[in-house]
Amino acid sequence: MDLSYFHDGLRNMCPLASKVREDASDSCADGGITSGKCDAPFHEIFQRVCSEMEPRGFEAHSFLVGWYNDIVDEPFRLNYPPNTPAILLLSAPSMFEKTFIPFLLKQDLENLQDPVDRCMVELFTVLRHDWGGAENVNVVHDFELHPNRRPKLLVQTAAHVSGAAFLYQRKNIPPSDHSPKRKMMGLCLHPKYGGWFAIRGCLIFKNLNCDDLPRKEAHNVLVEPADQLNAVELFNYHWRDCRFRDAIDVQAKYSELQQRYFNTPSGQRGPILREIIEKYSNII
Ligand code: B12
Repeated sequence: MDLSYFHDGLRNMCPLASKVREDASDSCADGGITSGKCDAPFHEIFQRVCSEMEPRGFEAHSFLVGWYNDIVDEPFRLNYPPNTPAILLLSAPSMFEKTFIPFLLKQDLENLQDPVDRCMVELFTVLRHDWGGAENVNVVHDFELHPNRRPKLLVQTAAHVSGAAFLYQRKNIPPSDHSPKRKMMGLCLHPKYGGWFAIRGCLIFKNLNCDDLPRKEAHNVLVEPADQLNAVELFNYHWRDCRFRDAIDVQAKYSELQQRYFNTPSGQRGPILREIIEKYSNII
């Protein structure tokens, strides 16, 4: 796998990664880190991940596994101690131009299935490698399912508990007369991007331990229950027209090219992929 595109920019994180490795091997010898305070490396790792990923069109948000496990039903719980820290990554609208297109330019289109997912896998692989590899960091992507088809991570709940984006769920919106009875999927809205973003997955630092990770509340961008219900209904019944994404005034949205890409069924994206490569191969 050619990781050079991502790795060039991320390589300077390595000194800290070796610090994490030292701490992790200490903890193995001791039978696990049990200090009550947050391990210093996690704060530093988080700051580094934020500053490395922001120019690539991502946001990083930290959370503890316990915050997530406290609210999901038992089958969805993550199998780590509650004070295990994790970093959730979401892609902002600019990810497409800043990370995906440069990735695409290095690929052999003939053999490329699910290009955006592949791009995320490579990026997360580099991040994991730079922070001590699979011994220290577990990666969970939004699209990963257990053999019984259950998602490995409910990324919307993770976004909510990390403070990245508020999750509006039918069950938490006060009932109104016109509420439909049908079950609806919840919708996360981001304070800057509304619905113009995607939650890509998380890195779980399984050998670190944090009791005092600062907790950031998700920003409730739609205060009125009627507005919340309207946004959730738009997401469930009219998601193709993208109105749910504009449930609030947004600072940025997907480019015309990105919208065209995602609105094209995945099996028919060949021509648009070739168009992107033609357009950008002389620019980047
Ligand atoms: C399965 C899935 C689908 C299925 C939906 C099947 C169904 N109707 O349920 C299909 C393939 C149809 C689908 C389609 C789409 N999806 Co979809 N999908 C998912 C996926 C993989 C899992 C969702 C899921 O099964 N959840 C399981 C249920 C049980 O979870 P839940 O209802 O949230 O319940 C939990 C919470 O309530 C929590 N909880 C309990 N109490 C409390 C209290 C609080 C305060 C909180 C916060 C939580 C909480 O515990 C519960 C579990 O125990 C997620 C990615 C992921 N890994 O999470 C994306 C995701 C939900 N999809 C997303 C999108 C955008 C779409 C599409 C628009 C994509 C597209 N362009 O094609 C379409 C259209 C959606 C629609 N309206 O129909 C986005 C939503 C982004 C957002 N802003 O919220 C996600 C998050 C993907 C992503 N990476 O960003 N999707």
